[in-house]
Amino acid sequence: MSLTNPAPAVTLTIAGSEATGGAGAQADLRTFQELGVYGIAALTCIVSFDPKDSWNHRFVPVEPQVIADQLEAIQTCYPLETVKIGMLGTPATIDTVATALKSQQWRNIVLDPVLICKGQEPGAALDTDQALKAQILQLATVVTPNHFEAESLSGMSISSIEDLQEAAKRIHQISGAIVVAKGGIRLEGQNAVDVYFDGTTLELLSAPKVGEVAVSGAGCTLAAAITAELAKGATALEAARTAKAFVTEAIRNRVSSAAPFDAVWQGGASGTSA
Ligand code: PXL
Repeated sequence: MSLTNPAPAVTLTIAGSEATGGAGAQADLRTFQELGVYGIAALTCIVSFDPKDSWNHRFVPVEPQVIADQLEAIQTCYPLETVKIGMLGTPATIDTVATALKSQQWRNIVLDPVLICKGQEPGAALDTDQALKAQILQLATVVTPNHFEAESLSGMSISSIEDLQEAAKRIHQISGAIVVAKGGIRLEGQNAVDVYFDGTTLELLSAPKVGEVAVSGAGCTLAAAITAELAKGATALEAARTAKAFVTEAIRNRVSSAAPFDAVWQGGASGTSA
């Protein structure tokens, strides 16, 4: 067989399944495919919305041994350089993932610090947040908190773009990671503004808001797009700019859902109709 194209960059997501496919591993894999990297996934949990109970999240963690098995298979098959981390969900999962991350060198570890999921018991969620901050945050090379997560990680409240910039600086200081802090639709104004900060360069990533209602999968897709671009060799700033444009098109071309949130469509940027 003759090879006609260069081999794609193998890119891993360690994430949960969200059964309707709007968020989580499914959104990550669609993003990877659109951006031309070879996507693989290790599943950490299965989330199924409950239409009979206000669409609350039913959350089932994957056994730690099964997560370890997936990562063993993946890490043995491929020389990986780039990984995205999405929802982990329990302290035991965080232990397992931290061990696998530390077992090799990485060029890029992109952390989407998914802190809480509706349907989880609040006490458990607090433990999970603490474990994520203690065991995963310091391994990340890029971290992509949303408004709520940025408040939690920085310890400050965020109600303006100036606040978001300050929070991004604080999160960089505690993590050493490049920060893409997402204001999205949460801050007032006509534009959805996110802040990129790498310790030196601070840039606002801005695009006109597409409505005022959140769309499922936007955060996963932004972080996955950053991950894919880094895997292909882009700088972090280029990756963040490309990802912002990609997710904006994915939001514009959303797929309508009976759940409270529509879902982003990653084919939006390439003009593939939904
Ligand atoms: O959007 C955060 C998120 C990430 N991963 C999974 C989810 C969700 C939100 O529903 O279910 C698996």
